[in-house]
Formats: sequence, C-alpha cells, structure tokens
Amino acid sequence: MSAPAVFGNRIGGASVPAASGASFENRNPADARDLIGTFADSGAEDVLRAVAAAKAALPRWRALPAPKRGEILFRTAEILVRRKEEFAAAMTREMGKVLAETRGDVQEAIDMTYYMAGEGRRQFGQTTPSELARKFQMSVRMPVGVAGLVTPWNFPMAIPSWKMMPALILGNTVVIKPAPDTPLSTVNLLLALEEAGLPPGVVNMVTGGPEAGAALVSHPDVGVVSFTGSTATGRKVSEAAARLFKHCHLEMGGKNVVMVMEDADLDLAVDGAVWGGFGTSGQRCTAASRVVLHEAVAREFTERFVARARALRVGNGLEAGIEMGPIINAAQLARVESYVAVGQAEGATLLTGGKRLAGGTQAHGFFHEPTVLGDCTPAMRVSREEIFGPVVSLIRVGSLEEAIEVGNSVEYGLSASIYTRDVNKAFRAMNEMETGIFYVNAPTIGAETHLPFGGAKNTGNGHREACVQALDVFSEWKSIYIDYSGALQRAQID
Ligand code: UN1
Repeated sequence: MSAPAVFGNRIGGASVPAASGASFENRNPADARDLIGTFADSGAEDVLRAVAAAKAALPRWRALPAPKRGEILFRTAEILVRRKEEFAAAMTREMGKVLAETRGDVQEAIDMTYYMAGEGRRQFGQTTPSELARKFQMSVRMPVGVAGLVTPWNFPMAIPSWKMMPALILGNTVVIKPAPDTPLSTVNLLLALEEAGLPPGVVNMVTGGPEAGAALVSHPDVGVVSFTGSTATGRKVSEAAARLFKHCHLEMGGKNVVMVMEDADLDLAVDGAVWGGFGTSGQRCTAASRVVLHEAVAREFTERFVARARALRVGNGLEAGIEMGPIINAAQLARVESYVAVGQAEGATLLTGGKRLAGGTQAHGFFHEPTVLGDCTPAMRVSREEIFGPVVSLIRVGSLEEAIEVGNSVEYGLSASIYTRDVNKAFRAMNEMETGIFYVNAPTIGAETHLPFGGAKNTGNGHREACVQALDVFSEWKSIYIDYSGALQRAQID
C-alpha cells in the first residue's frame, strides 16, 4: 500500500485546495484501512473558480483547429495505453472491481479518446442545394461553451472520457466533478491529458459531494450539463438545467433483462447471466439484474446458474483468481442487503447468497455474496427497482410474448438480451424491446464506444453518449447561407 496523498482541485492547470480548506478521504472498498488519499471537499466557491477558468480558456481552445485538438486527444490515448496497467491498478484500489475489469475501463477510455481524436478531422455537417440561384449553404457544428460533467463511480475513467472527449474535440472547455468514491481515476485521466499538451484551464476538476455538483449544474456560465447517476439525482439535474435552458444529457437507472428461451444454448446463457449479473459486482447501469426464463428450461438453468454464482471467488480485486470485488461503500452494501430482505418479504426464494461477507481478508471491506432470488414475479420491487449490486432476480414465463412483456414492464429502458437459436424470436425481441441497447446471445453488458450508448424511458432524456451521437450533446448546429448573386434574393418569395 503506497502512502496516502493529498489531492487538490485542478483549476486553470494548478492544484488548489478547497476554498473552505475541507477535504474528504478516499478509501479502498476492499480494505477500508487503506487510505488512498484526501481530496478537496468543494463547495460553490470552488465551482465558481473552476467555471471561471474554463470560461477563460474557451476562446483559445475553440480557436485551435479541430484536427489540432484531435492530435492532443490522440497523444492522450497513447499515454493511456502506456500507463494502462498503472491506472487500472489505481482504479481497482479505489473502486474495487477486479483488475481485468479496470483494465477494460481504461481500455474503454482509450477507445473513446482515439475515436474522438478522429472526429477532429470529421465533425461532418451538410452541404445542400439552395432553392435560389448563386446561393450556397451548409451546416457546421459549434461548441456550446463550458461543459459541466458529473460522473459516477462505477466506470471511473471510461465515463469521464465518454463525456470529456466529445466535449473537447468540439472546442468546449470542461469542469468535471467525479464521484467522491473514485476521484483518483479522473486525476489520472487529467494527468494523461496534461502530459499530452492540453492547455491549462481547458479541463478543470472539482472534487466533492452534492453541494459541488448542484453548484456546477446550475451555474449560468455552464452551457451543457452531462450527468450519469441515479434517476432521483438526474431529475434534480434536469430541473436545474431547464431553468437556464442548458443542454442537458442524462444517463440514469436500468433494470436490464436477459431472456432465456426454450431453445437457448444453456451453457452460453448461464455464462452470459453470470457475467452480466455479477460482473462489476452488479454495479453497472447495464447489469443483468433480471433473468426471464422460459419454463421449459427454468429448472435446469436455475440449477446451473445458482451453482456458478455460489462458486464465484469474491475478494480483493487486485488478487489473482478473484472474480468479483467488493461493493463500493457501506451505504451501498446496506442497500443491497435491504433489497435481499425486501425480496424475501415479497415472497422471493433466496437460492444462494444473501449475506455480507466479513470473515478473514474480507473483514475490512464491503463484500456481499453473489445472490440469486428465485420465484420472483414482475410486480416485486426486486424485479422493478435498480439494486446496483450482485443480486439477480429470476422470473418464469411461458412464451416469448410473455418474456417481452415482462422485459418491458419496468420504468427503465437501457439494455436487454435474448438467448435463442431461433432467428425469428431474436428479431421479434430485437424489434419489440423498448431499450436503447439490445443483444442476441450475449449478456446485457459490453457496449462498445462506436455505437450510441443510452436508454429509453426513464433511463435517459433522449440523448446518447459515445459514437457520433455524443457530438450532438456538446454542440450547436449553425446553418450558413452564402449568397453570391450580388442581388437581394428572397427565400420563399422569389
Ligand atoms: C455503465 O454501467 O454505466 O456496456 C456503463 C457496458 C460498459 C459500460 C457500462 N461498456 O456494460
């Protein structure tokens, strides 16, 4: 364990303590004795300074040609590649998920950074004929201004990159407030950007809790807000942004479903449900927290799935052989436990798991057993509400139609998947599921950076991250008409 460090906010290229002098601790969720560092506990005053720095950096950054901005992003990606192992280990220490997954998280940031570096030479608009002679017209993107980013702890480098890289390539400047559980990975992302030559003030970071977040999303000089987190907080962000007509992108809850049909390859479906349900300890927006089973395969699937869940090795994600890490913090662990109790009180059967793990090396961390709840009905809270932990609810159905109906019966619409060998069933489900992401013969997790990411219904507010769609969040369109006739030409009149 390396010595704890002291981290300030990053404002105008300098490390600055909180105006109040306050700080908070970042501890390892696998072993809370391990203090990673202290971080500035920011308030409204710190946000004012950070937004002022971002605003001051804006004219020069947006004047830099986009391909040049792209070169900085490209170099950033190269640095992330070089430091991947170091940043992944730091991330496991602060977030808990196993090394293979934190490597994946850094890789997702690398992918997004390369992708958006390429957008430095694209950002395509339209050219189109005019209805008038000797008149030329085209559309171009322009930056919104200062982007305020509020990011979660479950993908501590990937999600900041999803928001930051499109914002930057378009010429916006940034203030980011990472989740207080995982600020170090944002610090590391900023290190890479700065080493790559990002000018001071273009990306600023304030660390802290809800006070800093609220100040950021309601600041009048922040033109675009992008938030990933809970639906309850998302609603507040949306309301604050709406008052000032800001662009607002929200990515919120999920209650994703794996549907296992009677003709499924059960080995594949069990593998997928284990990875989708217990990967990242179930702490993904895309986690497979419901498995809908056709009654013809329900018994066999359940037996195999429960055996696999029971056999998962839970522990410190830095140790070899560990398959599932801790829960992020004590509050989240208590929430997971309470849902297990709620499920049983509602009539679900606890098939395995259900308890926190506190023996041996797990004594100082926030560990919970992989948990499977059987005999769930669609109406139960454990079948409808996002738990964000290693708890999977099993629901039996009699047909594809019923699977789709149950799958769609929740308020969220992020990700869904079907296991079947029947192309007709696969296409019907693909067409009818009300989700932004859909998989065939794969679990609900594993989105790549070059397709749009986001959800329907109460998961989102109509926007998408990643791919070119992310550019829409962080830009305004400008339509340009150039009349070279030398005469007044009147559209719709002449
Ligand atoms: C999230 O859970 O918030 O598709 C993001 C996936 C990952 C991203 C998850 N690529 O599961």
